[in-house]
Amino acid sequence: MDEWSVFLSPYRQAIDELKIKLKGIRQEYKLTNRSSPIEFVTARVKPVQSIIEKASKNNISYDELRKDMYDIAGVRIMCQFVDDIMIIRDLIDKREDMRIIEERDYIKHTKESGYRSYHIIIEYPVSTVDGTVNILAEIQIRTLSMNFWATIEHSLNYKYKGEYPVEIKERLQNAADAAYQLDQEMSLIREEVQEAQKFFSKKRNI
Ligand code: 0O2
Ligand code: 0O2
Repeated sequence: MDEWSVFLSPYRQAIDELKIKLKGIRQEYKLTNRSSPIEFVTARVKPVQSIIEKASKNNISYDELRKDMYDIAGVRIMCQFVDDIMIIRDLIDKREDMRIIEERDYIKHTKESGYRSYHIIIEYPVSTVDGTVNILAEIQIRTLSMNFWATIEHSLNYKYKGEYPVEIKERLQNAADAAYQLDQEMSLIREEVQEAQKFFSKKRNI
């Protein structure tokens, strides 16, 4: 194995474990016929090229990566309603197998781009044959609507490198407003929607 594969191995282990644990929370809610605040979970290890580019941009040396680059392991949790976000945050905070070390609330403080999400940096112990390695991981929590916007904006950003033509920039702003409106509207009928979902999942289980 090359040096990068060895370096990244605990991060891969961590995202696999975190995915299983977070999907487990969803299952627990479903089994007890309660609405799950987690809709689905995705995760990735940052590609080596992106690690190198970010390290060079932020002046982080190879030896400092483990302590200074917190998003080499990245987990994303999607939920249906804005109120689910803090429920998930608190579930993570209560756990004994991970420790929150930083939080960034881009929902209260929407980014200039229009980006909204709740970011948590955790410290997570990974057991290896050489002992425990404490790694940092970033968990992004967002609604389906926030995720839709961020996914589209991320692809466009890749193409335009942040230098959007005026029309695209305006449309993205409008789309961010629409995504915000959608979250607001859905919040107003949250209980109604959750009752309906519980009813259908009960019927399916029978
Ligand atoms: P299940 O059975 O759907 O729960 P990997 O590439 O292997 O590291 P992963 O997790 O396999 O990662 O793939 P990915 O692309 O990150 O997607 C993670 C999970 O999210 C997948 O479920 C997708 O089905 C689910 N997913 C992605 N987009 C959506 C969506 O818009 N709505 C819903 N409801 N689910 C979505 P799994 O992991 O296959 O398991
Ligand atoms: P990936 O893996 O491609 O998603 P920086 O990256 O230096 O600007 P910082 O301080 O590392 O920012 O962390 P921050 O801003 O808390 O979170 C960065 C991550 O949040 C990004 O990861 C995105 O996933 C997401 N994000 C932040 N702002 C935006 C935005 O305006 N639009 C979209 N679509 N996503 C955003 P990366 O680095 O893009 O990596």
